[in-house]
Amino acid sequence: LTMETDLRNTVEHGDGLEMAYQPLVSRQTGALVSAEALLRWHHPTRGLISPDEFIPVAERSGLIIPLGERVLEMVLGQIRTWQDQGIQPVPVAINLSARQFWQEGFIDTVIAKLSHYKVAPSAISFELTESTLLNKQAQGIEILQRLRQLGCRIAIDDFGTGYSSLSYLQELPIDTLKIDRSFTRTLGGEKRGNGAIVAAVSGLARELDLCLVAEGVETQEQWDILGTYQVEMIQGFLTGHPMNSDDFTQRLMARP
Ligand code: G
Ligand code: G
Ligand code: MN
Ligand code: NA
Repeated sequence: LTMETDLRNTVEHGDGLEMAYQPLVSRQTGALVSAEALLRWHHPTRGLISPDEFIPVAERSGLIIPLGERVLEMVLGQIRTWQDQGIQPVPVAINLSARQFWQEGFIDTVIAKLSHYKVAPSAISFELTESTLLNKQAQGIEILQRLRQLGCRIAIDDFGTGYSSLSYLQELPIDTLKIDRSFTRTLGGEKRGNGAIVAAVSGLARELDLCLVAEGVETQEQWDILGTYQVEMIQGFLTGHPMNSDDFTQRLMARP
């Protein structure tokens, strides 16, 4: 429970929270095309704690709602800063927990914060996992449609690890599939059929006209193999670790 108490304090006072930004690059050109925002918590005594540790605590306790609002504010504030400095940003993806997505008034919060920071909806996208939409298809589609009508893009994160049926995917108003890094990791390995999932998801993305991202790309060999599967975008340590906003700003400014 102490982590929950510490997190509650942090969320209330806003200190110790920071966003890291990880580049997504075009496989064809290598150009920086977007970023994923990843939350970092500098705990007062324990140092940096991974979201894998504190996001589940936030979800159980309900703190994910105010915490998610802080994330939205940090990202929109950062985009506002870039724009004020004359730096052309790239679209930034924000991860959503199920509880945030299903929270009454979530879309109103998004609209209010976009307007407060004077940021266009197209400057952000949302990442959710298949499990968020599980068993609530019709209601989920409605929320996704409203987000997209607003102008925000939607990606399905960790794709391939969940249980979405393919026919269900066809109905979803989304823009992007992100192949889970567990499928990237085995590319080039000896085991039979290691590329099968990537190949299947690539075909699916092409038929459904979705952008396809491979996550967790760490080696040039994986990059090359992903080319044979026509994967459009690359995210992973090979092309950039999650980095603080100063370092990411350098990446933005280094573009031709
Ligand atoms: O940042 P890291 O690279 O360690 O992320 C670990 C996990 O935490 C990922 O599954 C990621 O989706 C999740 N995560 C990171 N930042 C956020 C955030 O701002 N909100 C939510 N809901 N999840 C996040
Ligand atoms: O679940 P989600 O895709 O949001 O998680 C993002 C997480 O993946 C972050 O914790 C990030 O640090 C991590 N990550 C990003 N690139 C790589 C990579 O190339 N290899 C590994 N092992 N993890 C990565
Ligand atoms: Mn993600
Ligand atoms: Na993912």
